[in-house]
Amino acid sequence: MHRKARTEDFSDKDLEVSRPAKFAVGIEAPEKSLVAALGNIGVERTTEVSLTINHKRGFDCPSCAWANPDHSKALEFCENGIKNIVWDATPVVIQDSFWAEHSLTSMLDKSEYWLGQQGRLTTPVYKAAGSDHYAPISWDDALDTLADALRGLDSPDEAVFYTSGRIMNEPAYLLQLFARAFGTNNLPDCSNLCHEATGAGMVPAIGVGKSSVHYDDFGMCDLVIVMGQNPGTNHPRMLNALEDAKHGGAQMVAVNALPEASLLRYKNPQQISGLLGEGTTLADQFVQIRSGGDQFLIRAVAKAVLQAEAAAPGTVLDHDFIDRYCSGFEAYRDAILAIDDREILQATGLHQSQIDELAQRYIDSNATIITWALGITQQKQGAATIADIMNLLLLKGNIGKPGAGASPVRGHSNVQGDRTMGVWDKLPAAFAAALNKEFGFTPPTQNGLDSVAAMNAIDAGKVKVFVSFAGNLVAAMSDSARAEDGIRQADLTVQVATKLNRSHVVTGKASLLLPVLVRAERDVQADGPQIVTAEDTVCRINMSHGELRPISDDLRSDVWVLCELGKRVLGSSRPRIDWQSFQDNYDTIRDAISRTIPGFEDFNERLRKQKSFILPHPPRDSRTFPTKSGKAQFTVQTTEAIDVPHGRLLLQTMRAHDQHNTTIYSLNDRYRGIKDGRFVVFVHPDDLAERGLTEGQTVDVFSEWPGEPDRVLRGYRAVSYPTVPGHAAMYFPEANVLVPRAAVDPACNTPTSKQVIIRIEAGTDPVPGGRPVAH
Ligand SMILES: Nc1nc2c(c(=O)[nH]1)N[C@H]1C(S)=C(S)[C@@H](COP(=O)(O)OP(=O)(O)OC[C@H]3O[C@@H](n4cnc5c(=O)[nH]c(N)nc54)[C@H](O)[C@@H]3O)O[C@H]1N2
Ligand SMILES: Nc1nc2c(c(=O)[nH]1)N[C@H]1C(S)=C(S)[C@@H](COP(=O)(O)OP(=O)(O)OC[C@H]3O[C@@H](n4cnc5c(=O)[nH]c(N)nc54)[C@H](O)[C@@H]3O)O[C@H]1N2
Ligand SMILES: [Mo]
Repeated sequence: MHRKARTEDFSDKDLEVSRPAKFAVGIEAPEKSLVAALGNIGVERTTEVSLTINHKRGFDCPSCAWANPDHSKALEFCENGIKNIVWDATPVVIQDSFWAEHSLTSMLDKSEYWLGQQGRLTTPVYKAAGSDHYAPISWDDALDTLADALRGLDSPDEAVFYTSGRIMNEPAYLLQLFARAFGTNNLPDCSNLCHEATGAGMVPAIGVGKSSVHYDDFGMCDLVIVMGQNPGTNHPRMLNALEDAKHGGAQMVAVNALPEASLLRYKNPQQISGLLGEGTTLADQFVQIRSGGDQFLIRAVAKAVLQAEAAAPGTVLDHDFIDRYCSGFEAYRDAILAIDDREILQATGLHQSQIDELAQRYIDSNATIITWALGITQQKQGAATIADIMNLLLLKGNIGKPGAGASPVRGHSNVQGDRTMGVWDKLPAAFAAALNKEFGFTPPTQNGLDSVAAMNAIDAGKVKVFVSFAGNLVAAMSDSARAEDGIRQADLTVQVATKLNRSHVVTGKASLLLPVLVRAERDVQADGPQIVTAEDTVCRINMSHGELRPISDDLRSDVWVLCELGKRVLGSSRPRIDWQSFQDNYDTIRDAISRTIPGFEDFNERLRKQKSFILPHPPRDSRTFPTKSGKAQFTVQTTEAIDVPHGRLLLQTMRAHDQHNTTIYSLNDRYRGIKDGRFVVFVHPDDLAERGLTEGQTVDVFSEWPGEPDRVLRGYRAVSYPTVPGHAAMYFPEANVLVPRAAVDPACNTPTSKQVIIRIEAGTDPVPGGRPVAH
């Protein structure tokens, strides 16, 4: 049964602000999400999706990349997982009449919330150049239009193929195959905006850019340090692993710019004690750090470790590990011992006693896990910080031993898998050779464009065709207002998607919008029902298989779309790529993967037998380090303190509790005390007072970049919040207007979304229409 969408957009007029919460989850969370689920999709569909999510016979949860326990417990309840699935499985659909009723111009002032609320996309639609409306188009005509545009390009590099980590391994593999067989490495992905620094920091150190822990290591560690991450909102099931660590006797330290509730205390909804009792105290030490201070903190801890070793030689470092497996120790030690302590205190904003306390915990621990997410990666020194995290772990041999390791916690449910499948603007030589052997063509060797470079090339008019499999790049990109101006210059933009978003209404001259199945829906092709796979953050490949009846007969799968495109564009020029077999039976895609990507040998067989398996990880499995030197490598990093000019604040852009990236489920951010609003800027009370501003006052927020006019968001509400003094926080994606395009980590070109210099001034009150404006 299809339902009609609500038509009203939201404003912040009903905004309510209360004090931040002191714990996460508990009984409130299951109630909240189940009530929401039932309201939206009905009892039957809710039961069906809740029972099949992340189960051995079910589908992979699309919300985040957090892992399932190695030894499966009962269904792990996850509030935000359920919200994501309910959002996908909604019976609200966009009817064909919608497109005649809504011009693109009329949708420009709609919020992401409104766009998503219109329901599932059900038919392919096309907007011709010069038209202000999409209109239904047949799949054949849509694909012919795209194929003609690609064939008409002067160079394959005039096309860009973006993907978000929503798509699964099989379509990701075909996407990169298509792009390379077509002749370009222009394969930007959301990882460029997210965890790119993780690979850039980890690979030189240990040769692998992925987590070196198994799920069960959390139950075996002595110490876990959670850095720059808000697990209660973004990886709620990780709280179970942290609880396992605590129950196993481990200490936990949280390092964050904000006192996030979920780092402090957790009430596990799976357990009676969690539902009714006090729950588990998580952080034994909470370190509220200045933004960008983490590299200094890690180096300070390393210095304390090295000094303790000097005072009692042979008692602190893991000499056996360093001697046998590592290279570069002496140079690193000398550099760290020479650090200036004053610089550390200034950059971190911490007291020496806080640093000493953390250092002592690290010294006392025989098995330490360090986890991190965007508070670490979206910084100018992101890759360097991660390299220094690796240095610290190496000092005590915390790689490749039980209960220890580096655990970057990735975001999108299959962002790690997409990269494993080869979605990357760079093409490693070994993979190029494997593609050549399997498919008989020579892939391009030149690096392609990453996300920032692609948007810059679009601005410069160098990209004619922009194709996006999932995602919402104009909203997710830094300098989003400029991204919108840029994309309008493309001849054709093509979005393969499930629900309406900003990138569908801010388009190239012509635009195609192609609707696909969601993960919870059955995918039936010529050879019968198909399965797909995803890789979680600890390198486990999980099988996924939807059970729900598709909401429309006109939906196709991501794989189907790619195969149809492959046949049309490359059918004759690349005869050894058998798109038809790939389309009919996804086992044949996995067979090709098993022959071209190490670790996937006997892919289909293992999947059918075991349902999931863990990819090899040489440092984790055998302390083998596929680095240039063949050893784990200590590196000497440089530091750079952030210079915040007088009167300015350091802004981070982050997620509210009820959103998934650019998808907004509701206007609440429960743990931070925000109800019915998103246009808020969190500021320390002293900073408000210093500017003569009061809580709740309307403010304008300006961001500054040398040589460029100020960027501004007007009509935000000031919220007094226990940030570090001098800091501020706002919600992504709206605040992307303020992130300068040039503000990136030079090591990996990731926007510094957690590090934007702003000033706030009293604004116009009341805001016309209750919604702020960017100009
Ligand atoms: N429900 C839900 N789940 C999601 C997502 C979602 O939007 N909604 N998004 C998914 C994706 S793609 C990703 S990448 C992940 C993101 O997961 P997170 O990285 O948890 O996402 P953010 O909301 O950006 O939170 C960043 C955290 O870093 C802290 N922080 C900011 N600056 C600093 C700093 O300089 N130092 C330190 N130590 N901390 C800092 C912030 O206070 C905040 O707690 O979540 C994934 N899961
Ligand atoms: N300022 C600032 N900017 C940021 C961040 C930040 O913290 N601050 N975070 C960055 C991060 S970590 C990330 S990962 C990016 C996220 O950027 P993206 O990944 O580009 O954006 P999403 O909002 O996750 O994309 C969601 C869209 O994917 C489509 N979709 C969902 N499922 C499927 C599917 O199965 N198939 C297909 N074809 N489409 C599907 C839906 O239409 C939905 O609207 O944003 C980045 N931008
Ligand atoms: Mo992400």
